[in-house]
Amino acid sequence: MDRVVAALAIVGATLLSCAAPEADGPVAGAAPAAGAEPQEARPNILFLFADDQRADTIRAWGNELIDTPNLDRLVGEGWSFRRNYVFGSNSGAVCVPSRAMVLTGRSWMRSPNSMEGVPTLPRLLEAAGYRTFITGKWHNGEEALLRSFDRGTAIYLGGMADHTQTEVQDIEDGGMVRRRVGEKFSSELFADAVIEFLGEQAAAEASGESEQPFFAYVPFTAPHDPRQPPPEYRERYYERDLPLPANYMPQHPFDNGALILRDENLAAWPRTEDVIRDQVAEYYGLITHLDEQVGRILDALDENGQAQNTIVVYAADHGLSVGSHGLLGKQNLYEHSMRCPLIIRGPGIPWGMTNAFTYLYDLFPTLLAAGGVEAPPGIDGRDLAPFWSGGGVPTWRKSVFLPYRDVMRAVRDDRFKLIVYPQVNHRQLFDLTEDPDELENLIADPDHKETAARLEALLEGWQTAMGDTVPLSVADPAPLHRDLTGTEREPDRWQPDWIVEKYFD
Ligand SMILES: [Ca+2]
Repeated sequence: MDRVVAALAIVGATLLSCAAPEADGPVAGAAPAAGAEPQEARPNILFLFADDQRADTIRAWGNELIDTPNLDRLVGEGWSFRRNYVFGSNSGAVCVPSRAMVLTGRSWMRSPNSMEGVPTLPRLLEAAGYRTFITGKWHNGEEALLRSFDRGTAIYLGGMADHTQTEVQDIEDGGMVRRRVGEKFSSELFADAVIEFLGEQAAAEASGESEQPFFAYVPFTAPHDPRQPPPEYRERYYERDLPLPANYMPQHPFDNGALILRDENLAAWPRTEDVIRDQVAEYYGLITHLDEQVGRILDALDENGQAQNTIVVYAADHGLSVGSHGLLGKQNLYEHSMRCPLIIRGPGIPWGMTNAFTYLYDLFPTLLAAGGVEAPPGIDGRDLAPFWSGGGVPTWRKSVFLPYRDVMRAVRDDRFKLIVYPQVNHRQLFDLTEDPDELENLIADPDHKETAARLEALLEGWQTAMGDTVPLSVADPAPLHRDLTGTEREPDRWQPDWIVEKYFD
């Protein structure tokens, strides 16, 4: 740990000199939330965690094509982290390390995806007196689930499922019981389960039976594919004739080392404009449907009198491509795939937002601190409370490092982003201020030679700090270009018939 901390301090010092000042600290802050009072009791924590939701799919964050009234409400009442990222992935199933990182506060380079031997957020809160609960998706194995929680209903053990027939189980006496197929759409099923828990908790408090605060972890399976929202939710967006993503491409322009995998199979190559428009509509429909379930949960908090003393976190495990850059999945380091929503509302947290660089795993020490629990040593996350507490933000990250397996490495600062693809010896340099959609590669531009060298050094500094030994180039690179036109595809078993007929036949 000492070596890592020392090396990070070096990276931090290096970065201080090369980031624009506006990158750091709060950019807005205003009146405290209505009714906020000095807290005596420790707050409850309700953690709503979406699956595969891009940061640019929240209306209140600037996307006027999508309806998210309940997320907009959280944005309007809480603190937004506008440059929040997942710390890359060691697997094509980006969900798995993302969840392990948020529950342990450690990057995947320093903690196994099984979380074995590492203290988890729910257990630490439980040891400090919290009553913990889970409903929703658990993608890190049954053993790790039972190591983390004693209580939960409607839990889906796996990565994805048909949203209309998700197989769920409950935790009872340290084991999994009542395996069944959920009778409602996944998001409704999980919302029902947490609303029931909130009601029980409120009743126990009202009767004096329990004074324990709660930690409720609610990882939804939406908007992960199958992109099958109830029909009226997709019809709404088909009718709007959505524009193509600004960085729509029929195919990715080169082989990034992750072109062929399940997520990318969901449409034929080349991706046609009509297919991408429809898949974006279906994706937005899933998000709007999820948003309504979030609204039901927020209403339950209000009705139970719990809202004033509950921290609500809304986040997603990572983003998604859905047609951007010729890609569909999250197995790439573009902004659309690595950035994800993070909004925190609760007692003592005013409305506001920041452009500072955060990682999802910062939630680990943040939520522990909110519960009065000291974070264990050896973590990578940092407490986010200084952003909203008004006491000034300590020296903060001036860049983010994004590693994906051994095939991609990226670093971004306030303005520029370098992505390295070692296996094909290829690099991309983007000016995110001028080109937020990452379209114009400046790596060969003589005017940006110094910037490219600076970012390369920054990337190497992060590698040293994190103990990452993946080389940034190889002696015998694979061919750069790869045309996937006509590549055969097979649907996975979770896709419903209409999706198979529409996108596979
Ligand atoms: Ca995911």
